[in-house]
Amino acid sequence: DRRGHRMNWKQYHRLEDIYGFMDYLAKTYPAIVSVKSIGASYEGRDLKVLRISNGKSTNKAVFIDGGIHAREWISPATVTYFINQFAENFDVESDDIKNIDWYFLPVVNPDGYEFTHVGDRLWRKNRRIPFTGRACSGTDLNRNFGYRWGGKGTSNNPCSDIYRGTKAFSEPETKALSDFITNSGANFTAYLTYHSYGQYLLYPWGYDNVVPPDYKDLNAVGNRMAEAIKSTSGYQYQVGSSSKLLYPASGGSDDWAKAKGIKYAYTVELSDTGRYGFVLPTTFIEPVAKGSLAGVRVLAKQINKE
Ligand code: ING
Ligand code: ZN
Repeated sequence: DRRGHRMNWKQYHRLEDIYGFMDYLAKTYPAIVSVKSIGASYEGRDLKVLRISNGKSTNKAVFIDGGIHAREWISPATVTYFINQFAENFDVESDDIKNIDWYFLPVVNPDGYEFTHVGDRLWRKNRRIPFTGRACSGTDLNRNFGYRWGGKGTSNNPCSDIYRGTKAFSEPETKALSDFITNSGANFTAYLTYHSYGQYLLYPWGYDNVVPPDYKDLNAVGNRMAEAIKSTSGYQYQVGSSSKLLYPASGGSDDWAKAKGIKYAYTVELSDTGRYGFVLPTTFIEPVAKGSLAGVRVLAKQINKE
């Protein structure tokens, strides 16, 4: 491609295209964009984080990930849309965007993501083989994080789609993500993790039907994000705690981030509400991602006010 990468938002892409796009941006905009591998997946693929920053030491930081679940293809598509928007238009972006250090991990589960392209389109988990010769494989990365690991909404059966793994952070993907956030030195004040589907903005706690002391702040900001998404794209999102709006589930990434003290921790369940589900047509990518970006802008504004 004469732009130097193969990415667009009219199709879903293989991991190679996504990583090629990230490397292209780092090469093209070295003053603001950097890419690093924060570790390797179970099968040995890189886990690539892209950072966008104007380099001001006073900046707060936001971490955004996608692709924890392999089949939720709209998630990496949306996160890469954000990356493209900020990197390609950084000089004309608002100060709210410019004065935040952005960290993006668009594909937390690269092994699973590739498997949905070549094996089973509806695969959810990573690709760990728990015991040699065992029929069932895969750990649910969103049950493997280390806050209240092993509680409600998880399974100790490797054949289950919500298999929690053998211990908290048993998986290289969750371990790398948590070590990176813990050791990066960035001042993370928000953590957004993109999933599908259902059109929900979910805040902790997931482990049980209780809420954190500052849940009113999370609810208020969530509602403002939902309004922005609605007015930009027409998609209506419900806002609330994940345990209440969906079901209790322990070991989720947003619970872990919140427990670490990252105030604005949300799981975003992107479109649709069930007609196509995980197999969302490509025509949805642009409107869904554009709406989500409007939500991120609301969050950025809030963070800069605090
Ligand atoms: N849903 C999430 C899941 O992991 C969730 C819902 C979010 C549970 C946050 C717990 C905490 O089951 C999807 N679609 O993956
Ligand atoms: Zn998911």
